[in-house]
Amino acid sequence: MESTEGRAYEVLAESLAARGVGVDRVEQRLRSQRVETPSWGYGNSGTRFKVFPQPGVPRDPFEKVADAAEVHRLTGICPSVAIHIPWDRVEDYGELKGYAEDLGLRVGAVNPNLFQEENYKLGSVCNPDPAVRRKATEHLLECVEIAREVGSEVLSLWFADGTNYPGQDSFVERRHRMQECLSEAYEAMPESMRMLLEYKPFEPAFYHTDLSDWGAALTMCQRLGERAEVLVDLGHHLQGTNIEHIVSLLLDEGRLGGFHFNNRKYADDDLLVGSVNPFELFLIYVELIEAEESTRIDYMIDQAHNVEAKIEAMILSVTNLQESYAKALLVDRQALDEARRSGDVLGAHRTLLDAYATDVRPLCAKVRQDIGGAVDPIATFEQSGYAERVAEERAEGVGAGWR
Ligand code: PSV
Ligand code: MN
Repeated sequence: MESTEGRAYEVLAESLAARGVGVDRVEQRLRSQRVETPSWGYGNSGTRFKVFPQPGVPRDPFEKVADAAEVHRLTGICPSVAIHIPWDRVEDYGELKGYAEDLGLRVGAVNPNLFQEENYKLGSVCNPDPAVRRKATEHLLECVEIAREVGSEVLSLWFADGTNYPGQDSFVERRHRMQECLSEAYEAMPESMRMLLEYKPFEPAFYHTDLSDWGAALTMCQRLGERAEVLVDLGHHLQGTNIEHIVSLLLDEGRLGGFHFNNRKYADDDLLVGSVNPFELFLIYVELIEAEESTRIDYMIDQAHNVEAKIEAMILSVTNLQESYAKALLVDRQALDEARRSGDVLGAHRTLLDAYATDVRPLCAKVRQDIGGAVDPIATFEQSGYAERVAEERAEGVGAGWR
């Protein structure tokens, strides 16, 4: 590290040691942090009003993988990329896997897309028409097979299924239809594969969604089997919902399987992680810190970049995640425990604030450097010439569309 950054790290490490923090242990946990980035985060996206295309946007899944590899090269903690089918459909998945591996990556969660075809107007796995449910199930089975071919152990499911008006369909019948389709996909998964169910309270359906909240997702997982777990997307809650509490409940039930990190101000805004409510992110990690040692949780980013530079935005989300995680690791658990037991309400709260107020940036920069990433990943990316090079090679990419 440059001497200024090196000095900042020394000062921080000393003050943490004086607070009784095991700095080595914190650094070790930070080195093993993992975050998956989504292929679709590198493509053009927008709102229903306009998609603003960016120069150099990837034209195919291979180029998305290349961009994801760049994020991993600079941060050191993003060795996998999630794919969305059919957006990332290729002729030869072995080739995609090999290409990713050559760049030091692997393919992570496989996300079936059951929301962009005419047949799905009234739903996919909950559709009243058995032929549409069959089609949806076949797509799930196809994705189990793709996951096998790319060496992924995660089938990550989100359904746009729901109704728009009271009376439109039977809640219970829809639930049973979903269970039947998902059971078939679940049975087709190899032992090593897990199924993640992502809930969302509204949009695109505006009266009810079939997996509207953590309870709906959890009970469906319980019906399916042990390898079905809940995925929490931070943008998929009604305003004011206490997400860290949901996290603790799912952990206690042993059914928290994954995250889609992003941030929002109003609805499912898909903004950069930690951009609007970094304190919430910290509190979520506070719940996760102990549990994650004994559970497998897949941490993924699910965000869209409508006006900001995509690779830089992804890097910023990753460094925000590193910093939140680092702060959560600094919580003095013993002091917290004692304050809780003795009814010291403000003492407990201030223990969290002490950790949250620590400037952990020098620590994260040091860890990134230790694992081969960059001290300042965004500056390094900007100096690398990658953006200019791909802008020239790829021109305007594929144009509008979530592909
Ligand atoms: C739905 O809003 C969602 O969060 C799901 O994870 C999708 O797969 C993803 O966005 C991409 O549209
Ligand atoms: Mn999501």
